[in-house]
Amino acid sequence: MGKLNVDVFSDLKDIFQISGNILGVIVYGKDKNKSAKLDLPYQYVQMQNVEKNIYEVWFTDETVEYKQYGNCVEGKSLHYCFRAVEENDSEGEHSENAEKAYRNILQEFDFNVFRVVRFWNYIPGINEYGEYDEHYKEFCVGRERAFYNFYKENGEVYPAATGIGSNGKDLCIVLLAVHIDASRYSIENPRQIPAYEYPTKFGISSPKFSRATFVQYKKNKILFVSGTASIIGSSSVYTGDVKKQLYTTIENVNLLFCKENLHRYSVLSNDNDMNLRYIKVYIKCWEDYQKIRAICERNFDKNKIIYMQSDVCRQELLVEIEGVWS
Ligand code: 3EB
Repeated sequence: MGKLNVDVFSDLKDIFQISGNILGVIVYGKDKNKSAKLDLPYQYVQMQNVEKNIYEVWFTDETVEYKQYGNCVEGKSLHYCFRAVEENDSEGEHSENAEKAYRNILQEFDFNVFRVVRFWNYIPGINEYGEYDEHYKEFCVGRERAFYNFYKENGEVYPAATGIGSNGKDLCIVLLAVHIDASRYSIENPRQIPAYEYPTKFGISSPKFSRATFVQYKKNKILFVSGTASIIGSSSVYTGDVKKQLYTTIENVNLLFCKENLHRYSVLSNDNDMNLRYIKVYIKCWEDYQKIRAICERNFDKNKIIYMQSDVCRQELLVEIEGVWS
């Protein structure tokens, strides 16, 4: 089993200096029309603001094959799979668009060979009111419907995920999957209720994700930390105070990742033998950028931090962080 790697670039031409084969790329930018078309599986995600161009490149030393299923693109090697899909979310019902996008991205997906370990969901107008509820909650309804078949039938565990706002009209979903020969652990945060068990006041369909996924094959390890915000139990805390929200968020990330928590899941790893690959920091109000950056740089290697502006799934949340360690 080869290695799964990720690197982040701000210059497109640097992508091609990677030593390995590209599975797929997530591109974050402000203007879709100004973005270069890549001859690789990639997903453009339009954000309100980005600190600089962001090319998040997933790659491996294994041989990669490319394929397309309808509007879903795929890069797949023997042990790793990257897929991406977009669905116009400016018409029709948000729940149906989400269900359709999920059915699309999971079509002909071989659950006997691969397990999804990470989903990213970029949801336009995430805090706006849709047909009968907030857009995010309607998205959760559609995702639950699609998952009912794919996850309940396959007795699957929900992977790590991010569900966050984006600009433009497209709902974008990206996934990463790893061969079942690797061990996979879904990890929860001891001071948060699992999102899939949130009470219905946060939406009739709960958000189907785990707080983190840890993947190990022999000496290869990778930890995917989900989008993490200032939530304790199931409640948002420190409404209106971005600094306190950020401290709580960083505590939540550290609680997930600490030795004690990993041991609770029989994960045989120490937090100190893994290195940060990146953290993404989603900032609701761009005026908070400098404040947030100063705090993040005190807590994480500043060369590994990516900042962008987007709305967060709950109106009152001002910041969200996700990360990868390996
Ligand atoms: C939360 O903790 C914040 O719907 O896939 C974080 C990560 C959040 C993933 C998702 C939502 C999702 O509930 C929101």
